[in-house]
Amino acid sequence: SASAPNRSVDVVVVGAGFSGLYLLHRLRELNLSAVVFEAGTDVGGTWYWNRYPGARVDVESLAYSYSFSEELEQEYPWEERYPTQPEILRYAQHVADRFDLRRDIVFRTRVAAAHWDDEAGTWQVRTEHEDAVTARFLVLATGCLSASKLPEIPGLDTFKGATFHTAHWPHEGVDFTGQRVGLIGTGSSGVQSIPVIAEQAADLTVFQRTPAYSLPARNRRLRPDEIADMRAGYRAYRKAQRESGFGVPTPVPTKSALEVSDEERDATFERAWESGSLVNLLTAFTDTAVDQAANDTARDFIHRKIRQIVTDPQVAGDLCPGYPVGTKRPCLDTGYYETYNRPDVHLVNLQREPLVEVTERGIRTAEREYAFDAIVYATGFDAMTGALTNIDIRGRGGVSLKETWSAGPRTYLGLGSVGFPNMFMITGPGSPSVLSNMVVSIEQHVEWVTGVIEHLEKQGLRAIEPTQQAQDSWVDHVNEIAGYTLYPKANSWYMGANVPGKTRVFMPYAGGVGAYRKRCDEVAAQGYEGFALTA
Ligand code: NA7
Repeated sequence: SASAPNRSVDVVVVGAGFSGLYLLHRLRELNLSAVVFEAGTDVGGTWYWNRYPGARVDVESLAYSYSFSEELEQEYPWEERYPTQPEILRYAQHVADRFDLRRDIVFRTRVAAAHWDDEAGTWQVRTEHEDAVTARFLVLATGCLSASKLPEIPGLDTFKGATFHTAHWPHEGVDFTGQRVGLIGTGSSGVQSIPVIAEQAADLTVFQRTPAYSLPARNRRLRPDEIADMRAGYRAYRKAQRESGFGVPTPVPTKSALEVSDEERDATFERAWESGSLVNLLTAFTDTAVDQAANDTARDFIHRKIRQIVTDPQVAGDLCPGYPVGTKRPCLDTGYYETYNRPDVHLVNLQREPLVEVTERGIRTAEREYAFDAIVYATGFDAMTGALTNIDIRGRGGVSLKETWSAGPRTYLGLGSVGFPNMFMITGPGSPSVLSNMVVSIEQHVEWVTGVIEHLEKQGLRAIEPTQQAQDSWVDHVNEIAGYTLYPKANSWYMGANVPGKTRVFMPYAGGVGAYRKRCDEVAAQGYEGFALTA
């Protein structure tokens, strides 16, 4: 990989995940020079870090893939419907090699600071190794779920056994054979890893603060005929993805959950449950996302499923979430609820029995101490903003991004922010990002951002930045759309509610990727309406 001399490039990209890889490829097509800084030792981003047992994507591989290269699309040999982390990482590595991307990526290097120099019209970027690079443009491809978090309880350092965070899993894997394992967190990472760890460990205790809604993934190997069908129809499929709500085409629902008979409603939910697809559940009816009574019918359906699967009624009750379905990210699992029928798996409901501290021997709740050989933290991320505000980003007049966003992130289209010229975010707060098939959103952002850079270059323009008015009305619009939905009713990471002290504001744009893309395209077509361009 490249070294990082003190030098000047057109664009600094932060992160070599799916966003950074495609950015680099596009920038090269525009004959722009770029350097990508990546904290990991390899490409892949999310799929580089999250190596916990059972890690899989919850969007189907044939849809969760780049569309920019037809050859890649036609040739890439996806194996599973919902690929495992190693399969997705291999894909990212394949893309890096295929497009010869590694030579402009500096690995093992975190960006520490990026300061805008108003006079020079450039970004001064400094890495943790004190390397400095000057660039006209800064693109933050840092990912929405990359700043991991630990539980906010005392004693984390006192535990004498081994500890792991799902987002920093050892590359060589972990052998829990014969061990007593404690695991905190029941989001997607917990839900996916719990059944696998339970198979191996002597005994597993799960500490749950909030239960997840989870659907069986019904993962399987892809059949040659479905791969061939997808490849034959890819262009139409990609178009449908881009115009859809979640970046996954589904039939548009026509009926309210409240207007159909109980039998029809159950049959519809049953089909979604059998399909192993989250969007099928979330788009089964017109009003699940916006009407509490409609949502209650989905909640009741899943509660019944949980009670059918889990034999101990108290455990089943503890696993049944109370918040509206879909207002926290639902999970896809393989044998999750069934795992609680094992005699060697125990569920601790932290609502009844709060966490107190980690001790030398294990974990103490308000009730008792539990002794473990290993503790797994599946406690998630400072989502959407953490990876951005962890960098000392300073815009015009030395203003800090972190301080500017202390009352919640403010962006125009999730792409730029007032006071930070020539800085772009890929899947930033205020864009559909985490409410979508990320690869679809990533491609759209990368194409839009490289389009604007190309425009500035061609027009000989120096800087671009959102106007205050455009940003304010976009933030209002994002909030207004969120207000139509049930999303604000849950203490989710969409709301920043999982991080103590973080301002509660619904961060992603809930209007759907199709509507969002249309808006971004209009903005570009109108000479970047809502942005101030300076010569
Ligand atoms: P998530 O979804 O944020 O899940 C983290 C889990 O850890 C969740 O159950 C949290 O409970 C729990 N947690 C976090 N902090 C604590 C403390 N202090 N005490 C107890 N429990 C805690 O992260 P994941 O890694 O599972 O998944 C992230 C996304 O990746 C997922 O949504 C998919 O899109 C893929 P809480 O719900 O906050 O009460």
